[in-house]
Amino acid sequence: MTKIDIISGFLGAGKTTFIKKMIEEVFKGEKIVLIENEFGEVGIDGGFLKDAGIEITEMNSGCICCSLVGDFGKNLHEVIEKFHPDRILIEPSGVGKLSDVMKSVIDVEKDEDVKLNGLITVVNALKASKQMKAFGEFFNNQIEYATTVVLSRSQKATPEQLELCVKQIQALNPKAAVITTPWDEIKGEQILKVVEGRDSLEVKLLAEQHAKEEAL
Ligand SMILES: Nc1nc2c(ncn2[C@@H]2O[C@H](COP(=O)(O)OP(=O)(O)OP(=O)(O)O)[C@@H](O)[C@H]2O)c(=O)[nH]1
Ligand SMILES: [Mg+2]
Repeated sequence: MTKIDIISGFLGAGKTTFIKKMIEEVFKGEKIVLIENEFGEVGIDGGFLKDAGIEITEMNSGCICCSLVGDFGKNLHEVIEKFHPDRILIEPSGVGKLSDVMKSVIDVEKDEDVKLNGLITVVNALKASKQMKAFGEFFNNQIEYATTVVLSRSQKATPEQLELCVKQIQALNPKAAVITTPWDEIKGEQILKVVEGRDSLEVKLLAEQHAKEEAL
């Protein structure tokens, strides 16, 4: 079975840095595919990418990194069939909704041997309040659908800043676990424990909630 973790977060929040930490510290022995997704945004060489569907950009220490453009669900199927990884890490675009990515994964769950494992959102502790106001449509959705929120740059935040940040996150999503420890002071294994402790029941509830909202 392939576990799928989604690591969302606004532009520059620290998603890639966080993923690298987790790969180095926790997922080393696993066969990992990292998917960076642009969700249908077609850039300059979009035509080329679109034809290919999947572009493999990097392969190191057992990790296959690829970008998907176009039909995300279809491409996700292809990645699973082709690589049969132990784990897929998805880094969605910073200006995408976490609920959209979640929905695609839930669709794939119906006919592939995969499990939606973690819904993680990385939030810049120094910028959260401003970004929440300015980019609420994406920013808030990313928090609302997360089971675990990981603050980045918390080592540079004042205690007041941190407290406010956690409060604002909890106002949007009272159930999410919020990790405020600076990344140099916490082991990847500890983070994974928190993520996997928010068990699949909660992921299922979020999925149902989303389905209801869709139906309205
Ligand atoms: N020291 C420190 N640096 C961080 C932290 N989070 C992010 N950074 C730095 O912030 C910059 C952006 O981080 P990325 O990991 O590329 O962010 P991202 O969310 O993947 O960015 P996009 O994919 O462009 O949206 C990098 O230079 C990181 O080194 C943190 O918690 N501590
Ligand atoms: Mg990134």
